[in-house]
Amino acid sequence: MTRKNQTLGEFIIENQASFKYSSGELSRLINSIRLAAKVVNHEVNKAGLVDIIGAVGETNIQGENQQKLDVYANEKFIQTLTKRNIVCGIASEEEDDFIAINSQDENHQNKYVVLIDPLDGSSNIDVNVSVGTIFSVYRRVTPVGTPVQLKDFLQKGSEQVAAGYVVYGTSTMLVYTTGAGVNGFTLNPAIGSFYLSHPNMSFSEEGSIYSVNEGNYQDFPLGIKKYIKYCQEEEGDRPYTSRYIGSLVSDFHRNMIKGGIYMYPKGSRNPNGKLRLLYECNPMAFLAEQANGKASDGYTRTLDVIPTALHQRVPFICGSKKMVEKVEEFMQEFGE
Ligand code: AHM
Ligand code: MG
Repeated sequence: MTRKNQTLGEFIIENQASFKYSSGELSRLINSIRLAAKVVNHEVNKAGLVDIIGAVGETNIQGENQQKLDVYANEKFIQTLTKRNIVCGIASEEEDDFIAINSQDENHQNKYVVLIDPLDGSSNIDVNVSVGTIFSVYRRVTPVGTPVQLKDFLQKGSEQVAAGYVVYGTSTMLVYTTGAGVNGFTLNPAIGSFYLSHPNMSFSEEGSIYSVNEGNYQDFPLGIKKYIKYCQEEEGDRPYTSRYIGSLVSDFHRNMIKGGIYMYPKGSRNPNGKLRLLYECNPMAFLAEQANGKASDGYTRTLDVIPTALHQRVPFICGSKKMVEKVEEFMQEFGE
């Protein structure tokens, strides 16, 4: 049951029974993410006030500069999920390897693993542009009570039991799915509670916004170039317009509300695309499908891709169904 103005806490309790494997464990997990999101939100909002911005000089496994808030968000999410004894394993975009929790304790019965991008789009922080947290939840495939293994994390996206994001924007929202539609909750910062503000979120079948870094145009596969030209040159009442923030969560969020498509194709600079299958593409693909949208690499459904490495990248095309299908037609016809 969804009722506008419900708090996220009430929503989680009321909807727990409708989750088919409900034991309260997933509810506790979502609650922990809600808590960590509030802590990170507090810090993100202070970013302009305190000297927290700037690279700490470390690079993450992808060779990119980490910024202080990335490190902070990573720590907060990992601490919250670890110390509260909620999950059996975590993989983070900011960590080289996965983290096994209480792996020596055979009484440890937790069955979920979380994959997280603690602060996506962090190159936007120091210019006051929205950033986000993306998370993805799977049931482990190895026996409960034993240490988690890589295969618990390398599951197809279609096996996700929950996924969502937090967007730290003009207002802060937590948007998530447990496989029964997508609901969005807005934080009231005065009270510190998330309220259901966007029940049953959905992409329109057709959209009008295309979001892509056109600075990489020369690099794109021919099918993508042709699609962009199609959006630009469509005769008559041309519906398309371009919007690109360069912050996946914000671009996705806007497109889901207004109707549109997000694309990060491959190119010679990014031979497999830039985005990570496990931390970015799969959770967004699960949300998209739950919201009547679609996600693929231009040929294959994102949720069907079999992962081979924790930090694997894939091309990502995601949004309103008819727009994604159009890109797939162009890829079929013109290919690379
Ligand atoms: P990040 O995980 O290092 O923050 O990179 C992911 C971000 C996405 O949020 C965004 O859509 C994309 O990178 C933008 O990339 P580009 O600057 O190449 O357009
Ligand atoms: Mg990221």
